[in-house]
Amino acid sequence: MSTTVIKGGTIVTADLTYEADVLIEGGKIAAIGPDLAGDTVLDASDAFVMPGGIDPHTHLEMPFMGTYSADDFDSGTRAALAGGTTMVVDFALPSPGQSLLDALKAWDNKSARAHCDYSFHMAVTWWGEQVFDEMKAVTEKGINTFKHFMAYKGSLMVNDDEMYASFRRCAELGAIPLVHAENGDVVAELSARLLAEGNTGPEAHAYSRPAQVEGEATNRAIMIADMAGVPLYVVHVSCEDAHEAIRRAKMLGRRVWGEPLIQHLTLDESEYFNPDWDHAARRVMSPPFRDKRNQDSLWAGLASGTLSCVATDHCAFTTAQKRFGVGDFTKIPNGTGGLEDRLPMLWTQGVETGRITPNEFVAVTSTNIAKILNCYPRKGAVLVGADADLIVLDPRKEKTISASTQQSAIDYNVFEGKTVRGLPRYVLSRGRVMVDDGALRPAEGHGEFVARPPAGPVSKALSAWKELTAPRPVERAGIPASGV
Ligand code: DUC
Ligand code: ZN
Ligand code: ZN
Ligand code: ZN
Repeated sequence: MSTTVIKGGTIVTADLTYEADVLIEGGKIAAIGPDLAGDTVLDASDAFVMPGGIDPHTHLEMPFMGTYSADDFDSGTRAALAGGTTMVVDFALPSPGQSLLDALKAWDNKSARAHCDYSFHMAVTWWGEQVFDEMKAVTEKGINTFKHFMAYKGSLMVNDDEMYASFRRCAELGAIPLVHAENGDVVAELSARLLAEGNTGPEAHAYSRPAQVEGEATNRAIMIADMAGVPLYVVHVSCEDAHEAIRRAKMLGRRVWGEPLIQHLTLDESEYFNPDWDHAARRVMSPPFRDKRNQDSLWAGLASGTLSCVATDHCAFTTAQKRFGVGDFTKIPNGTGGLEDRLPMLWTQGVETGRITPNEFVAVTSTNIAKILNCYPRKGAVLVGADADLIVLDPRKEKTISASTQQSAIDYNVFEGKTVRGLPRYVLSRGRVMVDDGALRPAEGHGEFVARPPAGPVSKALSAWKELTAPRPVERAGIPASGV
């Protein structure tokens, strides 16, 4: 079997920095050490060798707000690889009333085009006995995470009773609930009032979703998860009100994780006040971009470890799609792209500024995600036996982000004009070179599904009182009872 060696680089993992070569055979890391030899040699001198990025939050070819997100598993995973991301976790989204297994089949079909490895979360968009039953079948297919929308009233939103029931089911299955935490009732009220008062432009989108709706919903989801006896993963944490709730829960010993997006870390609310309607509408997403105080809170959370992962929520729409909302901001499809830009933007604005260390960069873009989602150390690790999903990141290589050179199918980029460093010299997906000396070498269909079995039952106490009273968790083969 032919071998590849990554030579002369500095390996950076979530906890170590050291010089060594990496030998790859059969898609896996076969050896790490000095002076290794292989059939193909990739030069990593003056560069960092890291586990490939994992994006835990994407929406590829998703039916949403009367249209489909514009990047599919072809353009979306090309964008991922071009930016150093070697695995995406996309949301299978049943329409209300639809079978979860049917939705999963649909996502399985779409993902056949993937250029990199992928996994799925399952969304719980309605509740009933069928959903309860199918959740078990979904976990048996290697999906251990269930997403709940607390916003999008009238379409995707679930109410508290439904969410509590679903969280209980997750607890039973050893699965982890995810929440989009915004108070959907208040958002609906504010949106209707803004429209009635004649505020139809994209800036009204931001006014309709203030930080309080996110803080309230995050607190509520954390309390409901605690009552259900289950951990909780909060997607797209954009503000201090939500971060504060997560921080407090962690201090109380609850297993709660928060995921800020690269967009919220680096772009602020002033984007919505740009006089160019297209400029503002292209940046409409939920939650909306915030002010500097909230951005500082997110950066502090990454440094202190109270926030765990950086994602994109990649959900890209063309300008033509955004224009569905001319005259009514509630009809602007919500979502922005970022798959190709997450790593270089975080490197440039996080590591180069000293806000986070290179090791923290690896933790929040890869290793923490693999651990929480239960695919570590197959993914997220530079260890013998792990998948050879690796990047050789060149800290000096520089570019200016431009829609004219991106892989994404849309006609703009929310980071347009930003200069970034920390670009990939090489990207490997299970040993195959996908980015070769900076040039993308796509391979449609190369991507494989990554199964992520339940890690529990994580019935381990989430609060001190329960710690004393909860039944002892059952040990499963090879998995310590403490789970993740
Ligand atoms: N927010 C977005 O902006 N787009 C997709 C779904 C979501 O929650
Ligand atoms: Zn293609
Ligand atoms: Zn969301
Ligand atoms: Zn999302």
